[in-house]
Amino acid sequence: WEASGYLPFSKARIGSFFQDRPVLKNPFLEDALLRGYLRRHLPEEAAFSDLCAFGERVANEVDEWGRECEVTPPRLVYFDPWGRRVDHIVTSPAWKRMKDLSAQEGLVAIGYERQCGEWSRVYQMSKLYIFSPSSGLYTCPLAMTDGAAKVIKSIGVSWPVEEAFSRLTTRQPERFWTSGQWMTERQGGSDVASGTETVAVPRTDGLYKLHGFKWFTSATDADMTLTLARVQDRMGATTPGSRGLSLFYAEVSRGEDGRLRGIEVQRLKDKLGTRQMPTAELLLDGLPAHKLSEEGRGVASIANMLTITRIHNSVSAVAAMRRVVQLAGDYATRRTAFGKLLKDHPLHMQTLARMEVETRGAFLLVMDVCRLLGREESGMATQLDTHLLRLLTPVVKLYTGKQAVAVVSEGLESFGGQGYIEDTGLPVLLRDVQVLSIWEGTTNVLSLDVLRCVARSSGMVLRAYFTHVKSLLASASSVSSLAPAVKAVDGALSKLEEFVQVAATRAPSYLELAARDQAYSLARIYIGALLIDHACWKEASASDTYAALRWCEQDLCPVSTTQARGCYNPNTPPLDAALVYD
Ligand code: UCC
Ligand code: FAD
Repeated sequence: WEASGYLPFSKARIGSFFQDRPVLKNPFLEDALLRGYLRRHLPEEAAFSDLCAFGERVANEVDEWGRECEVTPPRLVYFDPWGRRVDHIVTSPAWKRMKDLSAQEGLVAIGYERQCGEWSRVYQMSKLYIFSPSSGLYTCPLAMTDGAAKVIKSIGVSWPVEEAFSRLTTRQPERFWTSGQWMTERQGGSDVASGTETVAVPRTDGLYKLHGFKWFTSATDADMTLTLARVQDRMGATTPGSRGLSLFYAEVSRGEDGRLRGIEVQRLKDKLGTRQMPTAELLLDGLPAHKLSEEGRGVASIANMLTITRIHNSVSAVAAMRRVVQLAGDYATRRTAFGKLLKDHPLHMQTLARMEVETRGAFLLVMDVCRLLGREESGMATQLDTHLLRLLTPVVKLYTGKQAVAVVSEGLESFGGQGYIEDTGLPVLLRDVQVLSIWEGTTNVLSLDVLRCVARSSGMVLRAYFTHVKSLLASASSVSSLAPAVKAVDGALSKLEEFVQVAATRAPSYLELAARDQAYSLARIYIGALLIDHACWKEASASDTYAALRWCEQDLCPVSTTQARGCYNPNTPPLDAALVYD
């Protein structure tokens, strides 16, 4: 036995079989739809080689840093050893490497350099899409940084924010800044207008001092922030509601005593997920700040930031779906059950195929919104594009945020028990997607945002939607293999049109109750049209057609005027309440 090297009582106790882990390969090369979409639209060859090289780096280097961010979460050091208050948020070396990497790779800059013209946002977001699940949540500060740059650009890149703009959009790591977005206070994160108590006290030099309590501030190691506050008049009075809110820019800096200027970090939040990233409660105690908007135009001015961060949110949601599908697919080629590999069990493949269809649909929706954003920013947008961008931004955020939780949860199950084991690195995917439907506007709040933008445009955004979907369907009408899908989308679109007409004659409460179902209908129908459109591309694959057909088998229009679903009537809310509190 000794000579043969076989020691029966050591190895025998744990057995000799060890399951191979799923392997992360280059996420760009592994993603047929991403590559197909870019081949179809992106004019720049250089962008392709950049994405390919970055994908290699993500798989071989960055993914480990992301893991390091997760296992070395930030901590708050309140005092120095001599008892002085310092409020130091200590982050991991990997988190700092992510910051340098983000600058070098131009993860914000690409959107502003506009190397690919109207497709620059698609290029930038494709890169973030590859990066996101390996980024240790660094995509969160990048989203807010991009949002802040967008706000500054829309207001005008001049004093006092021109230096900030150049730092937010630089590729030089030593100059690169990230930004926070401090909107939420204790009384309300959705209802910012009533919830904001922070006051801005004017100083004689034209600046303001902010006093308030920001209840959620993410990536609080940022160099600057955009925030909302109410300007006090000479008597100390402020204007309530949205009309009292103004937008402020503040740098996060330390005085000679080492203390944060005008900020006390109360504590770091103990969170379900996003643990890689510090989220703090902040007391603003005289934070020096510049007013960026006109008085009372705070919400409207920060809306540009919301558009950008909501798109980033959607990119991260789809990226998480894609990652779990990729890993599950790889695992199915390595794991055997009942005598064959998982990939050879038709029911397992059906499960993964359904996840794939969800992911493909969500991907095309988010990329289409990026396309629209790019067109708007490069001055190419038609009025139809502008309307679509406004309507689809809340739609894509709310839809992908929810779908990501469903797909990633299903994805974990496809690893069996291992999907539940912390140090496989899989559970973090689920924890982190759960937040995507909460921050940056919850599902309901965004469904209501859809209603408001429809009302404010006198229905123009919906007309743009119907026109565009019809034009996508029209160009597919001669493709017989797609006929069932075209018919399904066409039917769902008519149903939605009918609903919109009927709803216009009802009380506002009817539309409010229908808001979520309507938003889902907008998403599913539009995605159906995009999948069909992509499948019509001359280089499309059989899988592209199959994905479109499968997508269109579901109920594409959950909103309905029929009594069977007539749960939007005035008698419904008391019944709902009675049921909930039964
Ligand atoms: O959660 C946060 C950060 C998390 C970390 C970052 C993650 C990024 C992704 C990372 C991926 C890994 S920051 C907090 C986010 N908070 C929210 O999203 C708030 C949710 N609540 C809403 O969205 C509400 O609908 C409010 C706050 C916008 C409602 O406020 P108001 O004052 O009642 O709003 P109004 O009256 O509807 O709109 C006021 C003005 C109007 O302009 P005018 O006066 O010109 O008509 C609106 O048209 O603001 C304009 N406006 C908009 N414009 C309001 N919403 C929008 C919009 N979405 N787009 C364009
Ligand atoms: P509420 O507004 O109290 O909502 C509670 C529930 O009521 C939700 O389900 C909502 O959909 C529902 N609801 C509310 N109004 C309506 C309505 N009119 N009709 C129907 N349903 C409604 N905020 C920042 O400003 N900056 C940050 O950096 C930041 N980081 C965050 C990090 C994390 C990890 C988390 C979890 C949150 C963060 N937030 C941040 C806060 C986040 O934006 C808010 O939590 C979110 O907008 C919801 O606000 P709320 O918590 O006040 O919930």
